[in-house]
Amino acid sequence: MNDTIAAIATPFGSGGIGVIRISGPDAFTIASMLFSKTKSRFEGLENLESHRVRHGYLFDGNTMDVIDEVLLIPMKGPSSYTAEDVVEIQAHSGTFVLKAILEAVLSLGARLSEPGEFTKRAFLNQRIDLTQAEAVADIIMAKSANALKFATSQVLGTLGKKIQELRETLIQFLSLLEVSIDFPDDSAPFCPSDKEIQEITSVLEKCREFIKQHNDACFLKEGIRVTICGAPNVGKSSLMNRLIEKDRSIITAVPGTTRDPVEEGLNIDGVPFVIADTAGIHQTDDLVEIIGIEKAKDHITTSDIILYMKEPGSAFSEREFEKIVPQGKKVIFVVNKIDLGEGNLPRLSEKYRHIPTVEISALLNKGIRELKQKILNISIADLDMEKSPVIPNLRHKKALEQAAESLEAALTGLKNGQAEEILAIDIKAGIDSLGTITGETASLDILDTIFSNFCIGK
Ligand SMILES: Nc1nc2c(ncn2[C@@H]2O[C@H](COP(=O)(O)OP(=O)(O)O)[C@@H](O)[C@H]2O)c(=O)[nH]1
Ligand SMILES: [Mg+2]
Repeated sequence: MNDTIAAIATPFGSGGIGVIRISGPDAFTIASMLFSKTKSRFEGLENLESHRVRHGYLFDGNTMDVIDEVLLIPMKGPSSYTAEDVVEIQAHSGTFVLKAILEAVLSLGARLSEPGEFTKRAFLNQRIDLTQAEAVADIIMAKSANALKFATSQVLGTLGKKIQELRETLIQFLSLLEVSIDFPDDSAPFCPSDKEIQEITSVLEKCREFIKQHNDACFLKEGIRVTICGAPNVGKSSLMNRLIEKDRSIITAVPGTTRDPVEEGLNIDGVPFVIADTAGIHQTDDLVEIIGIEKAKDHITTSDIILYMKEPGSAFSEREFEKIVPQGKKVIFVVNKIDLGEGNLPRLSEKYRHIPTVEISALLNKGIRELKQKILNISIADLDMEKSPVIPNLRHKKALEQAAESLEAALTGLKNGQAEEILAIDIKAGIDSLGTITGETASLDILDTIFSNFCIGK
């Protein structure tokens, strides 16, 4: 961390502005050796005032030719992204010009940064915790408005702060335990008060709550799963292609065309979905179809929403419906091929009248927008965005599960009068698991995995 790193921080290719970022002890010196207010000849700067944008020209240090007209933004540490001295050079964005500037910077002793190294430095300099660093990657990767909202909230450190509070509680408890272990003669036998036990219990409950929040909301990142199912030839593949607006599934008049489930991403008003088209479910002897039908059933079980499809002329049967759609699943009844005439349309039975119904013609692209709106409505109906602003990611969830396991063991131990040394081990394990979330106790492997997923320049 004693060296100075540099990278192109904006995407590769032509654009309005491209940014070169330099961070480290020599950032200011390097910048002042290349930047001049005048373009006719190089005129070094005495000092670079921090947090003040300067207009000027970037010179090639060898030839002393102007490379580009630029804006220079010097930021003295610790008031910078990495908490080190940082200089950002805004130039025109072109592969060649940015590379030329980067090379000029590197030739003065800076090193090309590794992926995520700027953010890693911000973490190692304790400007942000690990959850905030990860959220930076989430912001860059966000594929929907809601995913972005959660990532932004996490960058502000909300999750990290809450985890840190839980950790503090455990650390206090551990220190009481350790006093009692270290000075067995001086103190009475360790006997936690009800209040202390209550505190550990509430840390455990909080961990469980976070795990639940992850489970409830992870589909916002990964996509809400929607499966189209129904008898062969009702138009499942035709609907799939209409929903994703692409010819993805093969459509034929031959029943049993779709065998392997076909999956595609779809974004409805900023909410990501993964739509699956499956093999038509019916009795068959065809081995490939049978496997396809099994896969369709798997998809239905793991799906968040089912589009149960029927066509005119085939009546709704409770028995068939119950065989295909698991109880309690969110489901939309889709009646296709309404272009064939209004008569003979299947209707839901009294028992299932509450299920939302949409009539469409996949062939004529009718009713598709209404169906999308219904899918959106039932998927976010019981999700309270305002109530859960922090969503742990999968890595956090695993750490929370480990912490919860240790705390359960500790609480059982407390009830059964377990030896203090063993209790201390469980509590310590809980503290360490929580610490991997914020980065306090994260191993180098974890750090490397997280930061290597970043792009260079971030
Ligand atoms: N008239 C009419 N035919 C349709 C409609 N949707 C699909 N089809 C036809 O029904 C047949 C089966 O369609 P397909 O999408 O392959 O059904 P799948 O077996 O359920 O996937 C094809 O010949 C489609 O052209 C529709 O809305 N109206
Ligand atoms: Mg099909």
